[in-house]
Amino acid sequence: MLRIDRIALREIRLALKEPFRISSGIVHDRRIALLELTDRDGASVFSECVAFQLPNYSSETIDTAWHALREWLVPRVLGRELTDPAVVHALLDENIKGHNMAKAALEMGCWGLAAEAAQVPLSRLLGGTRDRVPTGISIGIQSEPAALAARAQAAVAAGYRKIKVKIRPGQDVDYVRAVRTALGGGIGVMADANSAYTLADSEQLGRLDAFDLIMLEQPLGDDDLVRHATLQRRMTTPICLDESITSVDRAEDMIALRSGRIVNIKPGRVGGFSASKAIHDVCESAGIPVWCGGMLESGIGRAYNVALASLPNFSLPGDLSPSARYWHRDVVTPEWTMDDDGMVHVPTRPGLGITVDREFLDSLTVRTEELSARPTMVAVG
Ligand code: OSB
Ligand code: MG
Repeated sequence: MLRIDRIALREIRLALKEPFRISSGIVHDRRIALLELTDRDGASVFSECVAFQLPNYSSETIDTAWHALREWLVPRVLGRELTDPAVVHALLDENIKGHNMAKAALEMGCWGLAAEAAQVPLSRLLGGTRDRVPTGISIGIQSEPAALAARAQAAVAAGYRKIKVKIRPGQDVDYVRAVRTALGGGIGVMADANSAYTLADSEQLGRLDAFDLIMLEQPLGDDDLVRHATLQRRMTTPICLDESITSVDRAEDMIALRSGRIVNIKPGRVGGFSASKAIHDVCESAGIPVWCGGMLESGIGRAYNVALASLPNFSLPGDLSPSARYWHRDVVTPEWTMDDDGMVHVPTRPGLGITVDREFLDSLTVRTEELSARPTMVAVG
């Protein structure tokens, strides 16, 4: 039985070592919302909300998440007897539409706190079976194909097991060709368009078939499952969906419509771990491999993603780069690292398996709010 008696929100600013550009925008510094959850016995954990500052990846932002957490989500959970963290997703979903990233921050925090309270590793609580997880890198859009190829080469030398490059109209085939030419055939390469194309671009996207990509991630719009199916019939490269898969229902739709052959699971995007596990299971039954995506998380969010990626059907390398790829200094100790084989090690310590550097966290904090149990909308039940 879990009962959370305190939840505090805080926003930190964490400077990226270098800006990260995707088709729809660029992130310089990360504004990150963190939750600190404390149970009735005084055990506590941090969890992370992956929403960005602007609604260019999905409709959520850090500020909409903060609002949803304070007004609707946290009041549902505070002080309530929870039999299991697995009940939290349904509790948060009832009559509250959307806001998956806000829901996920809270739901995953409940799993983290349950792991902490039971003194078991989060990975084990989720049903993880691996002790090491293969790591891929996601490289943002660069100014020139040669610059991208050089970065891809450095990433292979560092041990990464999968190279993902961001593309957008006007910066696609030439960039992918440069990477494939520089790396040769031995390494998995993929491209991620973050929904920047339409079906009118199928001919150009079809040119990517020449580069033996392991997948093309989210070429079309978030809601375009039908058009993704059309595009998949026109291409040999497997399509992987990211933005489109916001729930287990959407994963079932993808499978039924054949809109893609691989799923990127980001727990933040789907509302947390229960939905992630359900998508994992549905995909496993259908023979669809999954992998864990990233949202430029701090070391706190990384702990959750690595635990999830230890489940058996996460059979492709995840976007789980080590701390030093993003930050001059991470907010956790030890920082996340990758071994020479490009593997991140799943913590065996109880709970999240990391220690948050509170002093450093405080120095990065720009606002805090202690949330109360007073509901501002009709409670469920
Ligand atoms: O689509 O996976 C994405 C970063 C920002 C927005 C969207 C995406 C990404 C990444 C980063 O690919 C992956 C990482 O965290 O390393
Ligand atoms: Mg993506």
